[in-house]
Amino acid sequence: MSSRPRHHGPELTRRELLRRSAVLAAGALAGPALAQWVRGTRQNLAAAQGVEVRGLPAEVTPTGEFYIVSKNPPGFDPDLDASLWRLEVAGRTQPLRLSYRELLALPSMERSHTLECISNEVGGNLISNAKWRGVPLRMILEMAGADTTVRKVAFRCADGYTTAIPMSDALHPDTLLAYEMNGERLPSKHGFPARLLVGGLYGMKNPKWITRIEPADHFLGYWEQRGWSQEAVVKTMSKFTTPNSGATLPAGRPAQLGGVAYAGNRGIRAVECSIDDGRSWLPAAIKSVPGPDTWVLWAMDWTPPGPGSYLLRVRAADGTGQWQTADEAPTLPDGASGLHRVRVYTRA
Ligand SMILES: Nc1nc2c(c(=O)[nH]1)N[C@H]1C(S)=C(S)[C@@H](COP(=O)(O)O)O[C@H]1N2
Ligand SMILES: [Mo]
Repeated sequence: MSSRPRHHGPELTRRELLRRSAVLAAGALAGPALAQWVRGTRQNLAAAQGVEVRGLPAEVTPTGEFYIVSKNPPGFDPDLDASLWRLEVAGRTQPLRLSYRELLALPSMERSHTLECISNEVGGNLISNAKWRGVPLRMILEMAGADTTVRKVAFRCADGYTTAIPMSDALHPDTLLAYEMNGERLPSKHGFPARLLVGGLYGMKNPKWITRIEPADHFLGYWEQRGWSQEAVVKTMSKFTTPNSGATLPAGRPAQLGGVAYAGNRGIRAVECSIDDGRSWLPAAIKSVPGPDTWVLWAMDWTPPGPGSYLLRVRAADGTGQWQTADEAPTLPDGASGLHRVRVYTRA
């Protein structure tokens, strides 16, 4: 084993993830209804007109295909009993203790929210999107009379996992203590009874199986102690889900390029592809999304001009207009960067 801090669980978990993504790739990848595509241009006319784009993932990832990452060895994730579980929230005078029933009785909201693991490689599959229902964390902190003048809010979980987020993120109205995923009870693997969803921060800042919440000025969580980023702000990413690397396309006939792009809570403003090693860029169509915390699907029509081999690149601009960097960085400590590339071949 290397001395480098490892972010994921052991190999078995990775193999399971690979299996899952293989299932995803082999399954029917017909795109969803494309009524809301924006930015029609000559390059993406078919997509903009609502022509089905094959090879795009479902905008809302089916729960069984949502990526799973935990620090725990296989078989050691918590499997909690809701009737015994209590959520403790540190207050100024005494802690608030909420049962599962009490949590479910509070006013709730449903939001679409993408999660990406900080150890997701460029082009990797550790990113998924779901609809979550839960209680704004802010409401729970207020109910507890928590001290919101300190810098952070820390979370302790049933598996010993810990992490902390800035107080400003904790008080953001979209930050949820979620107990439902895609309209169903939060699955055990995704943090039952309750997990956090915070906009703009990598998966490691979205603790599962939460048992205690406490304001803190200084706090170093489980991965933060092991060399990973303390801020863990999502870097702008984009990737192809079609074509696959190594695919052969017929020359002179329109092909469809497509995939996803995500920039945490900054949202995505534009996506472009290059077929000439980054010398020029063509705009892709992007599908409008319910909110900035959601990935976008993008698509583009491209007719390979002649037989040969092409290295396709994709890049995205976030909601501030900033293009993602082509500079390559490894996942440790701040998350990977660089542009996703796929090599395709054309035949006459
Ligand atoms: N309690 C607990 N929460 C956790 C983790 C963990 O190991 N234990 N892993 C984190 C990491 S690194 C990621 S990427 C996300 C993954 O969430 P998911 O499995 O629901 O996709 O959970 C986060 N929350
Ligand atoms: Mo992660």
